Amino acid sequence: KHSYMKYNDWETIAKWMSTMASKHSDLVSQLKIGETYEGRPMYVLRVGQSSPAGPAIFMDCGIHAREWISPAFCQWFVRELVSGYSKDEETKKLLTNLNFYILPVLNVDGYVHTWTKDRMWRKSRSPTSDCNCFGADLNRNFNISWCDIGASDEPCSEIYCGESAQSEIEALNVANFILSNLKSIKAYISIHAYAQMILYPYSYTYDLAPNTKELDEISKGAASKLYSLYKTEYVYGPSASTIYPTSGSSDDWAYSQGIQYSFTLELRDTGDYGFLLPEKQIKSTCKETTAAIIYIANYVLSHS
Ligand code: 0X9
Ligand code: ZN
Repeated sequence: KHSYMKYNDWETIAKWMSTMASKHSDLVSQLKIGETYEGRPMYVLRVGQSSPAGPAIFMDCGIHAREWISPAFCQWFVRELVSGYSKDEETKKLLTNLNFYILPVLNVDGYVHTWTKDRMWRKSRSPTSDCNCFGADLNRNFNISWCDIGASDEPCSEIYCGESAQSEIEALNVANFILSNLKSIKAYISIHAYAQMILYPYSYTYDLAPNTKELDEISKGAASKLYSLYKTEYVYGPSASTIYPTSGSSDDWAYSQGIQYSFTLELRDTGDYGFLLPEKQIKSTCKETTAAIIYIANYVLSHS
């Protein structure tokens, strides 16, 4: 049974998505953006009242399979938007003028694998040139400085970049969806765990992005909103120097396509529980993260 306060398995999340779309058909629609390597559907929830041509924010969760708090947050955030629409002026204004495209689980095959075989699985589940090793790191498989810094061409590595850029169908489906909505997508947000950070481009180089000042201001505002709830401290800055350099990452790729507001959030914690964040922390983590994302969304709306 689905619960916002628990980690839900893929079946439960999939059922929840279609329930949300049918229960709130005025506000939510379910779009299939393709299938995973193992043939599971990849669904995006479109939340908002404005016409598909209006400004939009794309957010994905669960690019790394073991980061369970990430899909939990995407689910929480959808509920927050839907319930806020009828009881809160700020959310109503947001959803009247802006669409959210929310992908609650990007790496579906990997996520299923963490529930059934290996809780610490990270990558996709496609076969590689090494018959003993499976999957590529989907956050190294995008077509931006592919397989350069902070990535590995060894199929058994946890940061394996894949056979070629966008070789992984999951990364390709996301890239194609974003490209086909590029005119409307003003912001890209990728939700990971753990580190408590707000990161913005670049990750593939220590060079600073053209709008670094603005991205830093937005991150500062979002981090302070987040802190105001439970005093959870987030660090923010350019990804390469704030966490470590990576290439082929989704945020840099989105930025390279002209999406000026591109962020990666690393949610709780800083290592006490790591990827095994207790369910008891889902509620507070999701509430504080919601505050940060709503802040970013308001900024994006007033600047697009
Ligand atoms: O290594 C990663 O992909 C991210 N850390 S995680 O522990 N969630 O795997 C960091 C990504 C930093 N790079 C970009 N923001 N591009
Ligand atoms: Zn991650």
